[in-house]
Amino acid sequence: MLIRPPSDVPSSQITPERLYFNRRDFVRTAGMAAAAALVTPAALAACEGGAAARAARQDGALGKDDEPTPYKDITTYNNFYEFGTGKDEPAENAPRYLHPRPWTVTIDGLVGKPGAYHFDDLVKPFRVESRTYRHRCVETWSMVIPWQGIPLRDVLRRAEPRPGARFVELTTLLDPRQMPGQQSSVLDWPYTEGLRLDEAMHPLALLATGIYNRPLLPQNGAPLRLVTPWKYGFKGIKSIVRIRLTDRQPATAWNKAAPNEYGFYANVNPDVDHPRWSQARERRIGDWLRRPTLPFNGYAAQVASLYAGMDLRRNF
Ligand SMILES: Nc1nc2c(c(=O)[nH]1)N[C@H]1C(S)=C(S)[C@@H](COP(=O)(O)O)O[C@H]1N2
Ligand SMILES: [Mo]
Repeated sequence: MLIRPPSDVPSSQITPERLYFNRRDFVRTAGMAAAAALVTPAALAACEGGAAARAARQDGALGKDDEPTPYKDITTYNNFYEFGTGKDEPAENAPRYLHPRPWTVTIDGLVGKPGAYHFDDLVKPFRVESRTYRHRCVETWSMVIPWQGIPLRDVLRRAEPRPGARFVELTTLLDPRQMPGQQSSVLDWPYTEGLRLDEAMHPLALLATGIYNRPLLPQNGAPLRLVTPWKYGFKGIKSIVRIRLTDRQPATAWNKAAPNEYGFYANVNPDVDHPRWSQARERRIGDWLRRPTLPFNGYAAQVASLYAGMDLRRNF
């Protein structure tokens, strides 16, 4: 079994999922999950969003009013240009076209143990963790998402980074039949992202495999996507097929598309406006009022030291 409820969350703390799902969603997702044989009935019946959010609040990672965003919103309001540029298009198209099984992830570059893994074999050796993170997107909307996944650093360590490795490049599937948006040149396909190796090794960085204890839906980046909660959503590269360690800063899809708007770091800086909009405030999905954007999306205590001494206005 791949996706399981975290063993450290007592069942007494598990929030009933009827708070979050309507029947049609449930039937559709349950059918998918059963077909993939990934989730037990117990996992489906349980949603630890509330418990994970409470734990995250105790860590100081989330605030009092950071309530988990309903599953429906997380899975119907998306950015995934491989399936169209509209926010509703990924939910419409990705389930129709993308086949997240079988799926192969290649780990190569400056590593002692390169390899190509079936998704299930890649994930199997690691404990699937549940973490609730504030999820930000470049257009300055945000959500609070109970993710499940494996720490990126565990995967990288197993591949044994070589001394010269300084960056990690991640690549999305390139297949215009499964990703019809790739038939247009709105971005330079395949979509790529990059992190400095120390960012990638930060314990907050997660390779996500699930949301609300269900396998990731195609529109959210099935079967495997990155979550770096202190950065803009666009660092959250979806449907990853390759993880490559390099000695040079890799190109990123958004930096190539609009270098003056999107730098390599993509750290949220409320004091520096995006050329086309202010980043000082953000709208939580479901809220009417905007709220102030927090430096490093609220994770400054954990990550600011990664950028000590850097000019964050130049390195945006
Ligand atoms: N492959 C790929 N990954 C992607 C994108 C994309 O277009 N293609 N969009 C990014 C952007 S801009 C955002 S805001 C997040 C959105 O993630 P979500 O739809 O799960 O909220 O995915 C990111 N990852
Ligand atoms: Mo975004």
